[in-house]
Amino acid sequence: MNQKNFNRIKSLLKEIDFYLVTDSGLSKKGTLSDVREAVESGCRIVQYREKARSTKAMVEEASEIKRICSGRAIFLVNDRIDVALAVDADGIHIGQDDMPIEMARRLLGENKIIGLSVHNREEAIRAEKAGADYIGLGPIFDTATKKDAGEGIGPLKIRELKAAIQLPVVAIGGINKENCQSVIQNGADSLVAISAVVCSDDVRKETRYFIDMIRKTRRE
Ligand code: TZP
Ligand code: MG
Repeated sequence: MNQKNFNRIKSLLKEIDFYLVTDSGLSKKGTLSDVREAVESGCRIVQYREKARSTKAMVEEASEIKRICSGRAIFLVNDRIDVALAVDADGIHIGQDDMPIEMARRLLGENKIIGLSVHNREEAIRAEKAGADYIGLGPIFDTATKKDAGEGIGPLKIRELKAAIQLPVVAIGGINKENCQSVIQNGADSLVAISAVVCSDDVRKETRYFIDMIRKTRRE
C-alpha cells in the first residue's frame, strides 16, 4: 500500500461506525457471504477472525475478502500477521497475549493499521504509547462468543478510556440491538456485534440497523 492510500485508510478509521468481525463457527451463511452482505450494506471495516482453518484455506479466504473490501472497507486480519502480509491486508488486530505490538510493527511497517484489544485504562495508555492505531475495548457486556473473554466491564468504561487516550475506541462483547445505544452514548467510535449479526437470517438488515442506530445516536 502506498503512503497516499495509507493516509486515506488511516483517516477512514476515524469515521467508522459498525465494525464487522467474522466468525465462521457462528455464521449462518458463511464468512464470505457475511462480508459481502455487510460491505454492500455500508460496513466500512472488516476483521477476518478465523481460529479453526488451515493456513492455506485462510489465505484463500483472506484474498477473497480483500477483493470484496477493495475501495470500500478497511480489511484487517485477526492475530495472523503472516496471513495479513501474504494477502497485503490493510492491517491486523491483535490481543494482549499475541505478538507484542512493537514486534508486529517492525514486521508490518508504518503503513499498516494495528488494532489492539485492551481491557482497562492502563492497557489502553500502554497501547497508545506503543503505537496502536485504534484499540478494541471489551467485553463491554457478558458474551458467549469468546469463551475466555471474562465478565462484561460495562459501557461506562468506554467513557473512562476516551478521557485517557486519543485513539479511536471500538467497543466489543455482548453488544446487541437492545444495548448498543448505551455504547455510543458513552463515547465509542465504533462497535462490533458478532453474534447479533452473523447469527441472524439477514446480515444486510442487521448491519444497516447498527449503522443507522450509531449515526442517529451520535446526532442526538
Ligand atoms: N473479543 C472480546 S469479546 C469478543 C471478542 C472477539 C466476542 C464478541 O462477540 P459478540 O457475539 O458480539 O458478543
Ligand atoms: Mg488474538
